[in-house]
Amino acid sequence: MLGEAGSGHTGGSLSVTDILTTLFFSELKHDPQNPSWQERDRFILSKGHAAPALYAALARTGYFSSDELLTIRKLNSSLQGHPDMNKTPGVEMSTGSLGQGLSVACGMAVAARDKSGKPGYRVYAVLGDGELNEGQVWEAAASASHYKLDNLCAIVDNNGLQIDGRTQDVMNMDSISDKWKAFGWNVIEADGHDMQNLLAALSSARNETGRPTVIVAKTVKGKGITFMENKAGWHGVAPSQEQVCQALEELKK
Ligand SMILES: Cc1ncc(C[n+]2csc(CCOP(=O)(O)OP(=O)(O)O)c2C)c(N)n1
Repeated sequence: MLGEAGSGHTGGSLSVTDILTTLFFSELKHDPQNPSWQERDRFILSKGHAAPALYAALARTGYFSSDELLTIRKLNSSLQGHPDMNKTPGVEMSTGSLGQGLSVACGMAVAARDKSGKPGYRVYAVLGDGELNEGQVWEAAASASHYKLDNLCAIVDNNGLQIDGRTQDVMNMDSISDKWKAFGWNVIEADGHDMQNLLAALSSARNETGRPTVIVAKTVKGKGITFMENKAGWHGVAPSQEQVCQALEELKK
């Protein structure tokens, strides 16, 4: 996709792919044939630059044809460089400006409650660890526990890198888990590339009552492609045609 477009965010799309695959194929209550089904679970990709991974999940689950994936970032395509809720079926919220997704997720989680206070659907939001630098994330975190949003699950794609280097060097947020705990959240640590582990974490989040859950998922930026793994330089760079061939060969193994 990005090789064809000649631009876009490769590293953070690959780190979040296993998380999105687990969500879209096994966790979310959704109907790709009816994207606006009232009772569907809501999903927000707060780290919107990882749009290619979201588009792949949406296409593979049937929201639109996989042929469209190669139109990403082209003029008039429904697949913009960052998710656009007005253009792409299955995209619940336009994102790309970091820090805002969890606030919207909180609003959706409140709206999911019927008059008895019982939630009608669940809300999931995926954030980057670099994104946690944004203050608005923590306003939303405080609000979610205040309103006891147990139908809300945040997942942090904890790949340790962001645009300019290691998250610890750019703005150290350690310990990420302790910070969420301090904000009143149920915290689960998981391996973001182990689907069984992710499924267990998501199931435990579903059973939690009275507080929201965050899954701090350890991931590798550029996962699956040897020459991209753990390299901050691959944050916002598209592979050349030669690199695409090499990457596809590696993914087949
Ligand atoms: C408000 C805002 N500031 C800056 C940016 C530019 N930006 C895009 S991605 C990124 C780094 C994000 O790091 P992280 O959340 O760790 O993403 P990942 O490593 O998972 O791709 C930045 C600073 C942005 N999109 N929005």
